[in-house]
Amino acid sequence: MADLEGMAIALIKGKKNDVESKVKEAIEEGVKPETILNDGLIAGMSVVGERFRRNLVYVPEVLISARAMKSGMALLAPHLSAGGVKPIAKVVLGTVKGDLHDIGKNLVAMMLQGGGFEIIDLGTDVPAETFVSAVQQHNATIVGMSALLTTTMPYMANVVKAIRDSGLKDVRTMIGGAPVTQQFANDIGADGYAPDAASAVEVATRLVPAKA
Ligand code: B1M
Repeated sequence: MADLEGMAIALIKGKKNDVESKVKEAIEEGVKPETILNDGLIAGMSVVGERFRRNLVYVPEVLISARAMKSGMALLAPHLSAGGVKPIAKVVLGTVKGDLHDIGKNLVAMMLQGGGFEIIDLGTDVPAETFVSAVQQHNATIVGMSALLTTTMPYMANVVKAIRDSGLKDVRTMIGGAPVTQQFANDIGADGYAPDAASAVEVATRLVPAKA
């Protein structure tokens, strides 16, 4: 019988092979893809995110769980799209121009993916015009930016401005990274700020406009 609780536990422990076999088993048994996603993978990743926020686990453990989640998601993805499960929203994500730090950004990507978002990851050293064209190309709802340097965080203001100047009125911006603060987000007119990967999911969820 499909073991979704075991899948979540395997993910929390970062046991990639166990997650993969449990996802395969559940798919073969005909468990709904969204049930596997919500009650297995996302349930496990939520625990990891919460433990990370409370400093009960650290970056290496999160990355190992994130890798397990990614493998499980890779097996599930074709079934999710075949079953018509829509992502909550598309997020264009990148580390801003001049900045090569991507460990935090990758964690945010994994947590958002685990939270039901589709991620268009632009990588690092991303100029404002690349954010803008990616939003237009993918019809994204949220632009997420990361910066780890005090010298690169001001560039986030350029991206916010470029998004506004392009007439993308319904697009929301959110920012994060070690030197970034809520005050800074307010100053540059970003719509959201998250101090860590777990709260990034909460912030992104809040930024998605409610459906009429
Ligand atoms: Co760099 N580096 N680094 N570095 N590096 C820092 C950031 C630094 C604080 C180290 C120090 O001096 N103590 C310092 C910045 C000082 C400053 O600006 N005030 C620094 C420096 C100076 C530099 C170089 C300039 C060094 C040099 O070459 N002289 C250089 C710059 C290169 C460049 O970017 N152009 C550089 C290079 C590097 C490496 C390449 C060696 C490597 C990066 C490897 C990589 O990312 N692939 C590196 C690393 C690893 C670090 C430290 C040690 C660790 C950063 C990290 O990954 N943290 C860092 C010192 C430190 O922080 N202790 C340092 C773990 C990660 C999980 O946290 O990224 O904060 P973080 O992400 C968190 C949150 O911030 C948040 O969620 C994440 C998970 O909770 N978050 C978001 C992040 N993005 C978000 C986006 C969101 C929401 C939340 O919404 C979209």
